[in-house]
Amino acid sequence: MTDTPRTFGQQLGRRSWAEPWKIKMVEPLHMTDRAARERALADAGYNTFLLRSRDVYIDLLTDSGTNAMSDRQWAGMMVGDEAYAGSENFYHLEDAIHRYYGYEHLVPTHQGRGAENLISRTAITPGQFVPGNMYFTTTRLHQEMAGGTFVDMIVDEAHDPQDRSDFKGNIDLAKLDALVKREGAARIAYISLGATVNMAGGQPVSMANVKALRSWCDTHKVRLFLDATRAVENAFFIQEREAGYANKKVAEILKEFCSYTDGAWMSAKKDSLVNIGGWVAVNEFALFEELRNLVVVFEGLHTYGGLAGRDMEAMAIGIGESVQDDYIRSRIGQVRYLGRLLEEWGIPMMEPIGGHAIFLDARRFYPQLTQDQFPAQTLAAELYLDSGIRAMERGIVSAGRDARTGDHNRPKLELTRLTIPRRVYTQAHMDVVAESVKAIFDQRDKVTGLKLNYEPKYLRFFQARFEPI
Ligand code: PLI
Repeated sequence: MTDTPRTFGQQLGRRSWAEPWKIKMVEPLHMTDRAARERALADAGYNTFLLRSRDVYIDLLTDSGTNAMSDRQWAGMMVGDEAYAGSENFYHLEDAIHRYYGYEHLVPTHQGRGAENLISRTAITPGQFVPGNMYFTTTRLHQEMAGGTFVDMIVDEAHDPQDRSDFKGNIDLAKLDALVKREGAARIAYISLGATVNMAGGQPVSMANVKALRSWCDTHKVRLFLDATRAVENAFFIQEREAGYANKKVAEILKEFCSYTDGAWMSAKKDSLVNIGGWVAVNEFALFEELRNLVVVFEGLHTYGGLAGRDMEAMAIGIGESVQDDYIRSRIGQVRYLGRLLEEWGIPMMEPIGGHAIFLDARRFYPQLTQDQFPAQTLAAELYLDSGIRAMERGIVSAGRDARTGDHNRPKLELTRLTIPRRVYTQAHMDVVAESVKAIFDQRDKVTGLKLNYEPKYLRFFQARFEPI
């Protein structure tokens, strides 16, 4: 390995990716012994989603809503205007989204899937296709529930964990052309563009790709909507990798990226450094009117969308913090620090290292297991047993079943995600995580996999139960 964490820092013109903040308040962690973890995991049906957090040591289940807020955000919580209608904090949020993302009209929602519900119901006519760059669990489900069919148009490299291309989140325009030729542009509801692409390992979309999509959409009169959940992280990769962007600020890059799209939905629980919140924002007034009307059915009045005033204030402040170059550099720097330790030990993972997580490649980790023995779920279980570290399956369980045939969807990627919450853990915690992954890698031959013994109808990965084979 030539590129150590230190040289990465030096490439950025400084000694390290060190965080641009210090710690003011701490929360104790829970240490457990192996016998207690064995009991807890059996009680949880070998599904890390069903563990109690008190039984977890380092929690890398998700980066969603697990962020640490700043002192400024906590101060913002104290000026929550809890009026039912017209809360002042709504207008602060509207200003922040207009300023940093550029969209005209905002509808707040309680979290990302609330926004997905609204955009899917307003922008999909039953029977239409929704092409996108790899599915996301809740996104695809809302598109299907609105009568749409998601079709994956991501570049082929995205499905290969060992391909080191810079922008593995891009949409393949030739695949879009083929879809239009086969079905006609009128059967396309909109393009569903995620940046970065969660299920592909947090891989980014290039500015060139979103520009090309804009002109493709103009030609075919199709809308382009962005899943902006991790678009700030995406902007960092453009700054680092794409010609012409090295000297632009992440905030500028984010706004340019969004300018090529017609609107976005957002889970603010990720990039925006809050514990709850989301939104949908669009430029077209007629569509906004529909969204603004529908939000009162599912979320709450259009000036709070299921959120407290204080949550909107924390989000407005968090958006401003999330686009600071120093912050985002340290955020991705920490993810890479962990990834590079694992790379040095030859641990198989999704390459290149993405934005929000390290995705271990469970197929290469446990070559003795078939996909039906749930290698990524097994890996998450083994990691928890070893050290109390909680990870998440992102493979066959997350992919669910084909809505028509009822068979398992079988994704090429069978990954276990070590997701890094923002501003929460230290470099020493990353060392502990790496050591535990190494320990289970050294024991990998003994592992025999899991079988499914309970499966709920929707988003099965959250509540499914397993037992060891
Ligand atoms: O969890 P929500 O409802 O706030 O957001 C749904 C959602 C939408 N898009 C993307 C790209 C996501 O990653 C996402 C939620 N992700 C979760 C919970 C995660 O653990 O990755």
